[in-house]
Amino acid sequence: MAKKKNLPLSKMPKLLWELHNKMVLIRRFEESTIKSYQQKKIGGFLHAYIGQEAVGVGVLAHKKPEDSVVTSYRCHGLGLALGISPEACMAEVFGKVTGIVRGKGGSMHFFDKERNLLGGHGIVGGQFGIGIGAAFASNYKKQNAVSFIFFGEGAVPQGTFHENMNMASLMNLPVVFICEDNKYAMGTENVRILANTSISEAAAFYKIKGYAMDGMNLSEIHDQMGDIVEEVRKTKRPALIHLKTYRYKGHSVSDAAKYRTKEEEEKWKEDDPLFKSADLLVSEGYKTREEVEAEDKKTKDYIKEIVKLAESSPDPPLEELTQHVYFDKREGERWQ
Ligand SMILES: Cc1ncc(C[n+]2csc(CCOP(=O)(O)OP(=O)(O)O)c2C)c(N)n1
Ligand SMILES: [Mg+2]
Repeated sequence: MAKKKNLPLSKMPKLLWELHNKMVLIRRFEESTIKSYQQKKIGGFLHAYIGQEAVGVGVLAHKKPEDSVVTSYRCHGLGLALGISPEACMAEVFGKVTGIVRGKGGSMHFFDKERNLLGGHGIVGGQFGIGIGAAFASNYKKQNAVSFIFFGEGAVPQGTFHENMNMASLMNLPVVFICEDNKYAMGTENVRILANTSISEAAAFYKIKGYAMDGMNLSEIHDQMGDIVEEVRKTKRPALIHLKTYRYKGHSVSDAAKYRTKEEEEKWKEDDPLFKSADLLVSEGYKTREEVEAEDKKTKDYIKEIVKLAESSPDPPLEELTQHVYFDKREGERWQ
């Protein structure tokens, strides 16, 4: 029997609207966290996902509840794309007890057991072993789950990337390696750290499939990833995806991004994934420009509300400082 072809996103108005608005939610959430950080209401580091929204939203549209996700410190966007409560995400960034990990993770360490978000990780490349471990567990328990590992191009020259690709191939682990190549690793451009910037070519050596994609186009990512994720799930063969994207802001809030030109930033902004999906909604006749803008305004107002909520939420109590650091049998039921 011939395989049923998956519908393109441009022909699914409801889903296109939902995914577009998820990208808008991430954009407005991030803009507001930057503002609160500059007002010194947020401590620690803060790395915004602005510019990369299409990657997280387009890829994770194919995540099933049993699948797992792991990423770097640039993790707010993926948390929101997964549908974690924005209130709890904002509270976490503010370090409040109402946050997704009771204010102990902060901006860099989102984690959510319910959706199998296995962390934002501060160590570059720290997520690979955890991600392939989740895929191994799925095979072992016959769960048919896929493990999504998101990482920046700055992790590609590291040994751990190659070791884990090798192991995933050797052991037939259902892993989707998603390289979010935003052109820079802190202040260093990709051409200065990679002998080969065609990152998907690394797949061939490990005898897996490699794909290169435009990371600024939601519908393209959605449509191509649908078939890839299905194949990984079915064959248990890993795949490597290279998505070219751009972070519109500095590496973290404290980076003024002096190492690149304004012209380059403007060029990438013309390619804004949010404009593209808004245009698609309008050109297909699914929404009017006014409806798109009204929804955006609603999101901005909502974000203002959740910032207020986060600000007025309590800090974690002092007695929790040493709790939940290691697994605690007495707390087992709650934290397992
Ligand atoms: C093992 C390790 N080395 C160095 C650092 C310092 N560091 C933090 S972020 C970063 C750049 C990573 O860039 P990339 O992987 O492209 O991710 P992006 O920030 O662009 O999302 C570096 C070198 C670190 N956190 N961990
Ligand atoms: Mg990068």
